[in-house]
Amino acid sequence: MKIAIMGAMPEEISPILEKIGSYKTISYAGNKYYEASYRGIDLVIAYSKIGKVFSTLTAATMIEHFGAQKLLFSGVAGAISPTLKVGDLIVATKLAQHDLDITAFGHPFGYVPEGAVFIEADKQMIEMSKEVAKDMGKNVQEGIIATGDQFVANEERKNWIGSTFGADALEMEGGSVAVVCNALEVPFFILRAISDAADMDASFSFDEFLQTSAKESAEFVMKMVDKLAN
Ligand code: 3QA
Repeated sequence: MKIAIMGAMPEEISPILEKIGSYKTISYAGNKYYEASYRGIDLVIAYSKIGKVFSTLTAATMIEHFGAQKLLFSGVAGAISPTLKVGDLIVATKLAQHDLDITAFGHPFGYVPEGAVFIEADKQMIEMSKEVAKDMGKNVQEGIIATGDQFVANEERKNWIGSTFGADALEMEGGSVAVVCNALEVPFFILRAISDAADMDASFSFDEFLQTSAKESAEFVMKMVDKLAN
């Protein structure tokens, strides 16, 4: 069994690499990929760089080049739902691209022909995350995540994304990773810890909480990997 663990930024995967301790570094397609054997399973770990395009490339590479059979994403997100505070964890039930817009042709936001507005994450791993949350004594919310190539730091834009997609959190990679995994039939799990509220203070909050929130998410994802290894 080979499992991919990806993030977008170095801070999102460094706690994972630290925990694993020893790994092999492979440079490929403009990124570094880290391979390790962990509790009897093979891992490939990478950060993609920010946004939908880079995350698409990395997810596809992890599957097609490195042979990953499951993919877990760990990172931070901006909160839309007022019930999500900095440090809280959200598991994506389904994901959409909030910046995909051919509405001029009468299509809904997030839709292109032969695509779908929402892509659902793997139900088995979502179930498993409930057990992990219980084991860890952590409160984890499930919700819809909206993805786009924008760092949202604007109440109006955030509320629009919330009402248009019913989204609870937003970020810049989950929706594209979902497209790749769905097309290649690889079960995927997207976890995010809140770093900011996507409002006018977002950049400051992000800078302050990136590391701690990324670590929260990484710790949870590693517990997921532990369960998958059993
Ligand atoms: C934003 C990161 C990108 O990978 C998406 C964080 C947290 N809050 C968000 C928000 N809007 C959109 N996405 C997010 N991640 C990187 S920009 C800062 C880069 O700093 C999730 C996310 N409000 C680099 C230093 O110059």
